[in-house]
Amino acid sequence: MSLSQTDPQIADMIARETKRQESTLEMIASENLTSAEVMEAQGSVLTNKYAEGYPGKRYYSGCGIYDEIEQLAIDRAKQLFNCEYANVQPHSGANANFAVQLALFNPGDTFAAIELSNGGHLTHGSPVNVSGKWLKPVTYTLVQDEARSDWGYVDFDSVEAVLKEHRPKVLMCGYSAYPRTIDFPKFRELADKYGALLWADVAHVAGLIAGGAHPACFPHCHIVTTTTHKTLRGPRGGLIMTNDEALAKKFNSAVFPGSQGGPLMHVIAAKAVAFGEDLKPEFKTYSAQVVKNAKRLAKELVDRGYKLASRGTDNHLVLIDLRPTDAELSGKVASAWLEQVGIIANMNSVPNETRSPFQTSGVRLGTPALTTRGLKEDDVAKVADIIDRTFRSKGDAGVIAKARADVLAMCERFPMKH
Ligand code: DSN
Repeated sequence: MSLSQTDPQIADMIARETKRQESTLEMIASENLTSAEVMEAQGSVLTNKYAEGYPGKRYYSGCGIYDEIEQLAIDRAKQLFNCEYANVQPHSGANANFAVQLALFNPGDTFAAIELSNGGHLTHGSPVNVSGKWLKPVTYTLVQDEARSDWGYVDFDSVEAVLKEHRPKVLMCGYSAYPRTIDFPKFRELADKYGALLWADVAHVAGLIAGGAHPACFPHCHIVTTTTHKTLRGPRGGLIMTNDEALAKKFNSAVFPGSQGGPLMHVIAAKAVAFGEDLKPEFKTYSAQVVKNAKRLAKELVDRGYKLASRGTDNHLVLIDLRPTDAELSGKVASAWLEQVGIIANMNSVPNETRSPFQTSGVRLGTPALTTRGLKEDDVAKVADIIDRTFRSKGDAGVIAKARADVLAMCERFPMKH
């Protein structure tokens, strides 16, 4: 029996969502389109089993094949990032980060990170997250002075100042809305100078690192966390890595039994499949194309008068500050217009934000999923033109309808493979 016979309601929702994905251009910088093989592993009988523990040390019988699967996922992750230890069990990036915090900190301990409004993440010390409720985040900033050529880049003077003043246990780098290369060696130099461990949450750029389109995080970082579903193009999940045996042991205990129960072995198998794909030469080509596409997107938008955070990009994303081109247009309205034309993006706070997080003055755009569909620079230039027309439309139905038709034509030219 198929799902459409046993549960037509859910089958219909899946069919409609499939159609939605096929007929829209996915430009949320943290999303991607995973392969049929990853989904095959994730949709397998591997979901049936409890496997608490780690390979060779399980609390349940019948885990022999699960040991092989998890070990292969670990080995591939280590090869991909060139590190010694990997924990592939975190259910998500937030779970990975929580486990690292559980392993490293006592309540009230201090760590340095960037604020959410400057491109950080909820799990990096936001007051609404456990990392901000139980720990004491101290924050560094981006370069604020627009007269400087490095406006919008990480301000290493502020990193040093915060390390010097607070002597935190840990210095965090890695961001959710930062369009520039992360200078891991520079962060490490400062971490060493002030006796902090360096922790990079590379969730956004992990695939670029794995594919050689962003400088490597190892050997510079003591700790690296990531999701597996963004630029890595795997199933939704998290990953923790280190070169330090003592830290690796602490992280294993913090994941299980510290904060999670049974691992999602079907997801771990899908992670192994994705890491296998990421180790292939084609993935290097893909990662390089993601960056080329983002750079072209940035150029086309700048040529049309848009202000971008840090004036451009080195990675997979651009962050538009809409205020100079249209003071009335919020990120919320702009992303709603984009959704009407079939371009899926998210509203995002920008540096020196003047609106609430529920309105924002920015829109974040990314190229990972477009690149998976096969778009190249000239195609992305056409997408930039559609975005521009949409933002200037003032919501005009005729302009939106024409842009929608152009997006549909592009979706037909670049079908999703699934
Ligand atoms: N929600 C992700 C993003 O969009 O960047 C981060 O976890």
